[in-house]
Amino acid sequence: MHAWPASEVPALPGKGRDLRIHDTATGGLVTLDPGPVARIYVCGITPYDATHMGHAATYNAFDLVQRVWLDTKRQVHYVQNVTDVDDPLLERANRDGKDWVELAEGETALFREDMTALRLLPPQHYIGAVEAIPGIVPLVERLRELGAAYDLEGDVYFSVESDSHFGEVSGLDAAAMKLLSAERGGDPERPGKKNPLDPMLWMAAREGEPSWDGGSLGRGRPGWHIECVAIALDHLGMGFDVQGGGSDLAFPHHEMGASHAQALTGEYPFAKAYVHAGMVGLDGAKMSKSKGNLVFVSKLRRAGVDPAAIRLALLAHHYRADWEWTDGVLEEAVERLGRWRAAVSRPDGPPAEALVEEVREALANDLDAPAALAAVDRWAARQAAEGGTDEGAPGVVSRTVDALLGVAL
Ligand code: 5CA
Ligand code: ZN
Repeated sequence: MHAWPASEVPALPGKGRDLRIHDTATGGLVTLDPGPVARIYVCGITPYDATHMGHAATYNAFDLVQRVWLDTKRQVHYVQNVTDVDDPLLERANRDGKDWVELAEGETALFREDMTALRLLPPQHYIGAVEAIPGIVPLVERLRELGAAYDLEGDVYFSVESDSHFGEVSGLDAAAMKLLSAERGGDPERPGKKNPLDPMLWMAAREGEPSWDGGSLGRGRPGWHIECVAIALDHLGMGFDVQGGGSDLAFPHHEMGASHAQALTGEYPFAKAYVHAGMVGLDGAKMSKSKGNLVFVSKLRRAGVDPAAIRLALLAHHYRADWEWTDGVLEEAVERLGRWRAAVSRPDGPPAEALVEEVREALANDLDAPAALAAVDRWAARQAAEGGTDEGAPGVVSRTVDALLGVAL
């Protein structure tokens, strides 16, 4: 699949700091030490509805990771998937009497537009589950050969016991895992499984559902976790730097993915850090396509809201916090954008060298975007109150905000 166009990232004077970030697996901050090419996999959308603020907040967090790395003069190798065949997509297409392929293509196109408008950097490889199937089948066959997978009435399951590190990503106990598994696409109650937590790798063709040639697996379609594993291993290999997504993906998705990959390769770890963004809610509930309590990026854009203001609204919250979207959040961001634009529109201003370092330090410290915004606020307030004579300053501030926060002033 094609991704979306990249916005230019200006180079800043000097060099950024190495990123310290919260890793779900260790439960603390880790200082990442990527090579000259940092490798990141971020789970993509299941395209059955438009991009809401929760999605946008999560992708914004991983965009900041990349901007911090780029500022350390590294290259970034970024991979993202699109779950363009899965139960929720097929269910929505059925409910609305739509063709599932058209639904997925339409929503993916809208997602690209939203990402472009928000100036979120595109992945170098943007891969759909359907196009990944030829790579998924041999992995499931291999897991079977290794004894890490077994058949159940034509479906193929992964045996969680085949990975000695199973459980290390989420750190949850078996009871909590079972609850979450039932909530998040698993089938812990299905009779005949070796362990209730075992996830499906390959689902045999069902009446009225799309299916593909699975070689020795028979016709069917892939399970959810193996999709991301196949794409990540194909494009990044084992031991990549960051596996990212919202906190609802820590278990089962990232736990199972890590175990699939570790069982397949005998290597450890799948990713060096598992990074999870908080959940954005509306009216007291997690914003979710299945609940329908959504604020869409595209709807705000159509209503004439500046995408830079939407981005500032996301940045005003720490990525690990759970927070609520309200009209007030957006109003505050619109107002901040106005203040910042006025401040950089003047030919000179207070010195800005310290500001560059403050924004760098804030982001390198577990992506503390609210602290970065506060630093820019202080410069803008000084500019408004007393101005300054530093001729390069407004340009330096603009470029800093553009390069590190992705906001065009
Ligand atoms: N296709 C899978 C990942 S392989 C999937 O989870 N798709 S999704 O469309 O449901 O979610 C896409 C991303 O947005 C995931 O990282 C998910 O954790 C995140 N996300 C979903 N809802 C919210 C929310 N309310 N707040 C923050 N992030 C969210
Ligand atoms: Zn995924």
